[in-house]
Amino acid sequence: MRLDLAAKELTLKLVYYGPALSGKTSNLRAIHRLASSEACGQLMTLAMKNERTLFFDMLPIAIAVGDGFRVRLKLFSVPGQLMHEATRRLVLQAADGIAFIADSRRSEASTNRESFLRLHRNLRHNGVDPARMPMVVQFNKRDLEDIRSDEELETIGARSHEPIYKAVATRGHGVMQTLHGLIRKTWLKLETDQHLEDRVGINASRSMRAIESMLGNRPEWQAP
Ligand SMILES: Nc1nc2c(ncn2[C@@H]2O[C@H](COP(=O)(O)OP(=O)(O)OP(=O)(O)O)[C@@H](O)[C@H]2O)c(=O)[nH]1
Ligand SMILES: [Mg+2]
Repeated sequence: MRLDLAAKELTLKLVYYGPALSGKTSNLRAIHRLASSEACGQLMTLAMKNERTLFFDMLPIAIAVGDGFRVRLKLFSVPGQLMHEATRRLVLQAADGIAFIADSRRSEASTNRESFLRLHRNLRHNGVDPARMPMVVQFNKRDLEDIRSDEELETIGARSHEPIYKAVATRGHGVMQTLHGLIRKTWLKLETDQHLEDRVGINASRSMRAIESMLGNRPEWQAP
């Protein structure tokens, strides 16, 4: 979080994390396509020829939230391939919130779990308590065969600390719901820790409404 009172700007860093090929870059592409062009900047990607993320992707979003304040969201995705662990730690630094993108296929269950454990380890390595990090989980690729059922996801959701979202990122389904959930959780923690409303006068509920209306929430983008 960076608060620049002179410029009346609050900057939040949100990181899309998860195993290789789970759809992190696809989420950012969909957000870039679906969010208001007034709010969204250029999507920066640094990938190999085969589209695998090499370092990170970054999508900047800027939203006026009233009283002259602007919220800047910087959405990052990490590279999922195993060899990029050091890069993931680097991208995770100073993250305010994390969306964990899992692959819904049964065959990917252990890969998801391993990546989730490594995320916790990487946060601790960076001196961050994972339990205090605002986090949401997205089960992506709901259009594929042999995926974990809705009932299974409900059971996982009931047991976990993180809210669960379902998505087909390539079609943009569920992507905005995931982002809204992540922003809401991140803001809640920020409000508790920083007392933005009392200290700086940024009204939480009005800001969330401004952000959500700028990012949009049309019925055709509904979760699968
Ligand atoms: N069928 C289906 N394919 C998807 C979905 N989301 C992503 N993909 C495909 O999965 C592949 C990987 O997607 P990416 O978004 O590049 O995955 P990533 O997580 O950024 O991968 P890394 O950068 O290597 O970590 C691409 O071929 C996407 O088109 C989905 O919801 N359904
Ligand atoms: Mg990628």
